[in-house]
Amino acid sequence: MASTSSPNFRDALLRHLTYTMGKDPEHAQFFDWRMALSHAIRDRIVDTWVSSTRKTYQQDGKRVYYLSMEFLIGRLLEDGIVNLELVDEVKEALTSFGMDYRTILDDEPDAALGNGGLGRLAACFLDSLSTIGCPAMGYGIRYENGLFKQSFVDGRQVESPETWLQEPHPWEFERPEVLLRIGFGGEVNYENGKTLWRPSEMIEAEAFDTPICGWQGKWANTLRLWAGRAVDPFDLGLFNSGDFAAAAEHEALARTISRVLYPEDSNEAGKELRLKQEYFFSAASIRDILRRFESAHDDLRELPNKIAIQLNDTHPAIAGPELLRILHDERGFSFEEALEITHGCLNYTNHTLLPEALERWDERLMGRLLPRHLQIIDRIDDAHAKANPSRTLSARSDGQVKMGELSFIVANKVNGVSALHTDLMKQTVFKELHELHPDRIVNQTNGVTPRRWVHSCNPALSSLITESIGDEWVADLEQLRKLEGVIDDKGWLDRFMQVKQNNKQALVDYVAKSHGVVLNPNAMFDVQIKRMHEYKRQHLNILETIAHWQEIKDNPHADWVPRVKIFAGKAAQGYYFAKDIIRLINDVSKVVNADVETRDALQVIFLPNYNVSLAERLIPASDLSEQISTAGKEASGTGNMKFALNGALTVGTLDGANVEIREQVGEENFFLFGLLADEVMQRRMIHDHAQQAIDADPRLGRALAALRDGTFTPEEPGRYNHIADNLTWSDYFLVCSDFSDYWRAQREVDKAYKIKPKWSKMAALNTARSGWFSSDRTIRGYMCDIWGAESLLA
Ligand code: 26W
Repeated sequence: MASTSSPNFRDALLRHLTYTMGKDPEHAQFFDWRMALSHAIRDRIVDTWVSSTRKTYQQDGKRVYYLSMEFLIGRLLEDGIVNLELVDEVKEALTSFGMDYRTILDDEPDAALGNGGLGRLAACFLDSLSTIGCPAMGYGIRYENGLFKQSFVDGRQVESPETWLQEPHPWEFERPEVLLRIGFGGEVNYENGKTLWRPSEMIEAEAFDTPICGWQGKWANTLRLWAGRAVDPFDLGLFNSGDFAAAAEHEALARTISRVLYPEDSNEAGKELRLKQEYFFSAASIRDILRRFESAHDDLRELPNKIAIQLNDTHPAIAGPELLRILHDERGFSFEEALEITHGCLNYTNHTLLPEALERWDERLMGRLLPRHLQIIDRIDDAHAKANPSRTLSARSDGQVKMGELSFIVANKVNGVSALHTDLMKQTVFKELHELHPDRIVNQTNGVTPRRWVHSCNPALSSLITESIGDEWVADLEQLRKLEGVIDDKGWLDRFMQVKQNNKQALVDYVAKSHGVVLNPNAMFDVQIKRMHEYKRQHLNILETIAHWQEIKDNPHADWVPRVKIFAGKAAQGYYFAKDIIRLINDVSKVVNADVETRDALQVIFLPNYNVSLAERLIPASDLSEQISTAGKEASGTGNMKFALNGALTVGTLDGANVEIREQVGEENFFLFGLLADEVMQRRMIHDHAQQAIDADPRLGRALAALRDGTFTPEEPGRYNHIADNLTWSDYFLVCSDFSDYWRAQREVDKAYKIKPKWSKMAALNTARSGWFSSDRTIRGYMCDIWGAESLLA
């Protein structure tokens, strides 16, 4: 077969349609075209992939291993086409066969192997690592079912399995030769001075590799995802005895371990299967890392100079005791030396301070599933106590194994994900450990990849920028600052806002087609899209929306700034309060959108099944970005960065990376409100803080009353009494205390939006000054301050 990367892309496409899909153009479905196109693009990526892998072995530079339970990748076809700068060629080839580019791209399911921020950050990091040419591998789990699909029945969230792998996935390469045996349970024996763990259950981890192509296809790293396989998948004896189910039981059990992603994004379930998943992929990854190292090196003491492992939160933390176990139990290093080597290799990123999100495993569960590791954790605690007699700080205490403390103690560097979050880590959850190890915590403020989140999802803005300052910004985002030179040119600003208007119209068309709701394209698109959680305060947003609607009803003919309030986001299955907020927003939307008096001034919509692809549609079309979390609760946020880069203004609190966004874009280009992180603590001291706020602001009282009086639920007036009660009597996230200031900020937003030149300039300055929030800048920070890794691209 002729080499597939023929210059003429059309031929390559047709060749794959014919020989890979076995279809001729006349009978090909969208799926066939999408698969053929994927293979044609993949061929070109594989060339880079092979040469990158070869160069990595030759150079024998330091490798980075990014261990994450989640990679929220989204779609890969457009990402490949854009990174290879083949958009025009592909469009031309498809059009020549009468196929529409967007239609074929939309046929691809999202790889939804993550919950939210943490998982998407990992995906952005992979793109930046490849763009920079840093030799790295992502390690994770090949979930057969990604994050559940969300739909609404009577406004209620309904979950259904996500089945991305039910059709062939063109971006992965199965590696049947990479099959690693992982043990669970059993006991620990001591034979002739050696400690031997004899697991009672064995599962095999099979590798599936996905090439991650960087900008301009100069480099490609590997994402290796592990799938569970049975050691002996089929028991013929049982089958012949007619016990068919039992015959295949092992296979089913093994697959369970990589069957589904846990949909919790900030509440540790503490479930056995979750711990098995964490150990399964951590152990397989550590084995694979050691096999690769030992294939080219013979002294494991060299390991810290040749590899850097990043733990994406505590979910892979068991990788520390696992590496130590292998070095000590299997390779014969002393415990102290094994600990030193492990310490030299591992680093840990913390992504949340929420107590309920910090993993603490019951020691009995850990002891039963991983008996040897529990022993090793005890010895790590002993070693740490011996080295730091002044303080008794242990990972294991009160019957639990605290994975945050364990990760901190084992890690070389610990980092937070925004300046405020890192400071709060030092003052709260890791206060004592920070005092013991004052130079261990560093900050690495998050970032997002400009390829997917500007260049690909907002092509009109991208070409306007490139026309103005050249295209180097795509890989050097801080060059956006150069736009400040053209921002005062009225013509340029009009074109900038026309791009926004066209994106809004495209969104209006999409929502009309897919949801039958016609949004007002001339309204301000006010968007809050993220996981549902009380600390993110979607209920503050809808409460302000209700108060706003009530004001419009009082005075329908006033000169209101028309708004479209767009919500999207999933709630974890068991998080009933968050699910009720979704239902409330849908109930409010039903009443407000049907209200003839007000609907020209206000519309509300909750779009179902929020995922990466929907974000790529919504963000370029947004005017206002809602980043309204209770100060001190959002570790960083990354959506906030994507909105600012796409010319949306932020209404937000001084929380997470909002602080740094406001510093970069200028406080005059940011709508700030709310209590500060340290004021939050004080405010909570006041036992009736919510009641006081309600008494002080009749608008708030009136909006809360509407939650009780059936305004939005005539068929069931008291449906949201529990939400109103929560806000009135406990209100842990200070919705009531921040309401008045939020209202004030929103009215300032209205005032600014009315003055088009003012708003346009503020929006353009957000784009121009948000270049620092590139994940390339973040990754260069990790390479320099944590990993000591170099780019292999000249
Ligand atoms: C054990 C259950 C569980 C699962 C996921 C607990 C916690 C998590 C994640 C840490 C939650 C998460 O996604 N955190 C988000 O991480 C982003 C990337 O750093 C930050 O931008 C967000 O502020 C943070 O909420």
